Amino acid sequence: MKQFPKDFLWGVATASYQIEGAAQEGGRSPSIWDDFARTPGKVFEGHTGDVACDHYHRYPEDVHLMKELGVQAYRFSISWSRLFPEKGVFNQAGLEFYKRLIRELKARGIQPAATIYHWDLPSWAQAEGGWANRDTVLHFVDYATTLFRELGRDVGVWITHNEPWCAAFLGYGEGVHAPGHQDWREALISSHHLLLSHGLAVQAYRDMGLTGEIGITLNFTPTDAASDAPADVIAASRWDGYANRWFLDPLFKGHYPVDMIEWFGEQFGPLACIQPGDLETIAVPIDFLGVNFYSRNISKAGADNALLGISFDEARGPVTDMGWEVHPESLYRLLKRLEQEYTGRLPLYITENGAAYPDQITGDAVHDPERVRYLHEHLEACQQFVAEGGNLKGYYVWSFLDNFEWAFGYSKRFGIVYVDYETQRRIPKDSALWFARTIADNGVQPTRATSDAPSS
Ligand code: PNW
Repeated sequence: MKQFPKDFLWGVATASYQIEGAAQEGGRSPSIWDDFARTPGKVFEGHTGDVACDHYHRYPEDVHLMKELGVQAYRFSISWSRLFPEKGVFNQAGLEFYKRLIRELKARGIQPAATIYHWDLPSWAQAEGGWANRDTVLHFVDYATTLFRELGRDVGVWITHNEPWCAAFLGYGEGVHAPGHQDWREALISSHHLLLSHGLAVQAYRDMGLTGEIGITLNFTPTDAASDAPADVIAASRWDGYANRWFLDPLFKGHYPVDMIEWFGEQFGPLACIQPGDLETIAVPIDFLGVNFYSRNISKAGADNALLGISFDEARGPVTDMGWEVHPESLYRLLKRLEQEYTGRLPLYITENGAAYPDQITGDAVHDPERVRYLHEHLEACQQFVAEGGNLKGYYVWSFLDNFEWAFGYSKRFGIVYVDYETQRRIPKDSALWFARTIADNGVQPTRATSDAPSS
């Protein structure tokens, strides 16, 4: 058994648009994901989050199930348009849902960790340009300040943003996420505004004298060069600059990476959105870094990716249902690199890690041996990092429930709990039972132990 420290925190994660449903209840107004999902051709088979896992109504049952699994912390996100359905208009009913959820969690001894923004920008804010408009930064800070004031005594862990890389580059550049724009200039401006809003929200939190922890969650896609050839190594460095350093450097070093400023500058001109003082704000000290890790990629010379002027190689090992290579060693190396180059002794949390696989249902059981194996191998990577003195304080599985997987709709299942979308029945998969054992043991179980796991 590979043990974790006594105070290691075991959690599960979700996000509002992916699980809540009740899209038109409690005074909620549309977000960019409602609009995007309704745009033909954007989401698999026209799926929407209208009902999703109906968590808005079933949260007591869901929290109960977390408790049964022994989960110690729950990372969820808050729907901005539930709280502010119109610009400047606060909706008490929206807040009440999160108060009920938090009360339920606390009653069962589960620690809430709230993400303020997990991509569901209110449509009213997008109508004014969304993250490409600097005004959105101020709206976000108002929204965050309201949350701190109303929930700050009950929620001890705050995550300003989930994966600003996805929000900016997939949403405004590639256009595969809401709002579906394909304008790289806009995407770069959005990335800056997302970071700026993070810094201002952290400052607002400090100014209020609250004593919880506040940080940000980034997604990391480490890359390896396809070969030692200099052109492949350069390609890998450019990917790294785009996917990882573009966010890490301003947060921890107070400046954007010089190579990327040059690269983007040649294509789009200087980034006039960066105003004096912005970078100091972005680099304001935080209490932890949230790390989302799924996979690596392999970069090589080429031009398949026009923005970066690079190409990618095929995976060199098994892939998940997303086509993402299973490569736990990259997680270990990522944690080491973060510690050495950016975070030092700052606490790290894995705020997402997990895998999509098509599940095998037999009667009342859902067997997902590949997911068990994936989680097992990644937890071993975490354990190795911790055993060598790394300051990793906890791990949240993505995801608690099968849910709306963005552009893939309900066709990809990431949950450790199966959701039957016809009946809304929840069935813990083998991976959930395995995770419960892991929490109870506070250590990694060998994969083969799943067969002796308790049967629900
Ligand atoms: C994350 N990529 O999204 C999100 O935080 C979750 O909401 C999501 O369900 C989960 O990972 C699984 O996809 C990502 O293209 C989406 O590299 C795309 C990428 C990374 C993360």
